[in-house]
Order: sequence, then structure tokens, then C-alpha cells
Amino acid sequence: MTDHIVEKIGYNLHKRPDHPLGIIKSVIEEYFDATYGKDTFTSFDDMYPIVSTYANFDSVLVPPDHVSRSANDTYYVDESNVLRCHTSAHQLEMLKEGARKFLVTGDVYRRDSIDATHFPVFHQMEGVRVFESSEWEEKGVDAVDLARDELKATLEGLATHLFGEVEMRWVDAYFPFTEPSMELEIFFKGEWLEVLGCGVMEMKILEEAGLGDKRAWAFGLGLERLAMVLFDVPDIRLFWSDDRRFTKQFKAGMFRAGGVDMAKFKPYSKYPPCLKDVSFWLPEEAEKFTENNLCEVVRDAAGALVEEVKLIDEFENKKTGRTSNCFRIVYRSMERSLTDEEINEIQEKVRENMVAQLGVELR
Ligand code: FA5
Ligand code: MG
Repeated sequence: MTDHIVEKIGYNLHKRPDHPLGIIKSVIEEYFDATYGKDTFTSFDDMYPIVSTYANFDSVLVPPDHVSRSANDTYYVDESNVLRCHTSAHQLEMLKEGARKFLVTGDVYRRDSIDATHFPVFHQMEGVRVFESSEWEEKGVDAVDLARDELKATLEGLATHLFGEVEMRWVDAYFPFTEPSMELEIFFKGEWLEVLGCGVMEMKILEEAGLGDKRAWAFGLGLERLAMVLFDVPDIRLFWSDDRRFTKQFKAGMFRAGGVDMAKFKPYSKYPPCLKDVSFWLPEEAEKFTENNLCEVVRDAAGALVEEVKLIDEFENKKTGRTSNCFRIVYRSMERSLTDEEINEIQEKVRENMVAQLGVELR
């Protein structure tokens, strides 16, 4: 695991009242108070991000062979501990401790692709709400229908509270811990942006918590994604910036319901990007090379200076059977101009480590 990831532990952007992530968190907590009654939902925001593989995966029924368990997707601290890749890692322990309606906000970590809406450290809020059997019996409805319908209504209400008029759509999804499962997408800057996943909790989890006669819904939403739409922040890396031109634009209490009359982020002029292409032959065992691993090599060398890593060309040499890839790496600082010298140095390190760690042959 690399320094630029480990050093993010303890930043707690979501606990800063004047940070866009802290603002979004409070607004959502207020929405739950207003919708369900004050303090019906209990909020937690200081659970430590290093958790056991049991909590991160097994407790939410992630199968033993699921890709998310691989070291290509998750940061392992050691064999049995990881940097949590979702706040769902806390569902079961909270239920066991007696929580029945709760929100858990925290930093989560994933080895992922690099672009304007993906960062290896981001923040999620988990919500769980348990139903007593009397709730569906009194209404004479099916328990799963009740949970699903309330879940969707609550989250649509949240999206409307946050954004007012916004185009949204539900997409069927799969999670090992919910059935049915869905994701909510919001139309932002000409594209559908996924902002949350949710569903009706699998009974096996409730049974494990000694709640086999109840039902529950759960959701996990990405705070950066919501904040990007709400404040019109164009790049996810800005949330980590100490630049006053960014930080001074946000203040606790600035939110107005429906995002109406609220100051949007005013982008200051961006510093110019620096583009570097790298072409190479995949290793003999082609599956040894993954885009996530390449992204990690680049992040290792460039930290927050990398804006995007994308495949721009791929072809197979029919004679040798080998595959060539060309990736474009976009470097840019949010805070200053980059010099040719420093970028060349970083790029050289990237190239060396691609050979040493990923087994590729540079062209
Ligand atoms: C999950 O993490 C599930 N634990 C969510 C869940 C909870 C489902 C409870 C059902 C019940 P997913 O991997 O889709 O799901 O991530 C949830 C949200 O986190 C996404 O919708 C997105 O808003 C955000 N997200 C995911 N990856 C990134 C990333 N690399 N950068 C920023 N935000 C991200
Ligand atoms: Mg998803």
C-alpha cells in the first residue's frame, strides 16, 4: 500500500463543517431528521477505516471468489485487514450493537481508474432502517414491497431536497447484500452519474444479527458525487485542495433546499495539463497487466498530479500474437503550473515501474 493513500487516513473531510463534504453530510442528516422525526436516525462518522476482511466482505455476504476481494481492487493492510472499500463494512456490527435506524459516514478506499469522477479515496454515507413485522402486518402489505417502496421514496425525496428539479433514473443493480438492488443516477454535465446503490437487505445478515423476524433497507451513497452535482464542482480532486480559492467558496449553512439560490462553485482558471503517452507490449501472461495496477503505478509516482489515465489505442500483432496498448496520462495540478522537468522525472519513474512491477515491454 502506498504513502499517498495511507496519509489520507485522518483527513476526515466529512467532519469539516465548512467543507463541501461536511456540508452535504449535515444536509442529509437534517433531511432524515425532517423526514423521520428528529434523532430517529442516529449518525456515526468516526469509525476507523481499517477493518477486517470479515467486516468488509464476509459480513455482507461477498462471495469468496468475488473480484472486489482481490488485491487489484482493494487495499490490503495485511492478510486479514483492509482499508474499507465501502461503509457497508459496518452494517452488521451496528445491527449487533442494537442500532435500528442509522447513518454511517466515512472515508473509503479503492484501487480504481483515474478520471474526474473517480478518486482512490472517497466518502460514503451508509443508511440502514429496520422494520418491525408489525409495520407490514398493520398495513397488510408484503414486507419486501414495503421496504423497497419506502427506500425509493426516501431517496427520491433526498435527491429532490438536494437538487430540486433534476433528471434522475433508477437502474437495476446487483449487490451480494441486498435483493432487490438498484442504483440511482443523476444527469450531470451531459452524462448519467451514478450517485448511490441501495436495496432490501438480505435476510441472512438480519439473521446473523438476531433479527430474523424483521426486514431492512440499506443504501450507500457517494458524497463526492452528490457534492459535485450540488455545487457544480468539475473535478473530484478539488475536494482535497487546500487552495483558498476553493475552500473559501464553501460555508456551513450555505445550502438552500433544492439547490435553489445557492452559490455554485466558481471555477478559477485551470493550470495547463501535460499529456504523456506510453506504448507497450502486454506481458506474455496478459492478465498480469490490469488498468488498476497501472493507475496505482502512476499515482505512486505522481500523487494528486495525475488527472486521468486512459487507453487510447490497442492492437494485436497477428504474427507474434502479442498485444500493444497505448495509454495517455494527463498530468495537471489544481494549484500551480507544472514544470517539464518534474513531469519528465515522474514519467520516467512511471515507465521504469511499469517494466519492473507490471512486466510490460515498452515500445
Ligand atoms: C457500494 O459501495 C455499496 N456498498 C452501496 C450499497 C450499500 C448498496 C447498501 C446496497 C446497500 P458502489 O460500489 O456502487 O456500491 O458505490 C456506491 C457509491 O459510491 C457510488 O454510487 C458512487 O456514488 C460512489 N463511488 C464509487 N466508486 C467511487 C470512486 N472511485 N470515486 C468516487 N465515488 C465513488
Ligand atoms: Mg455502483
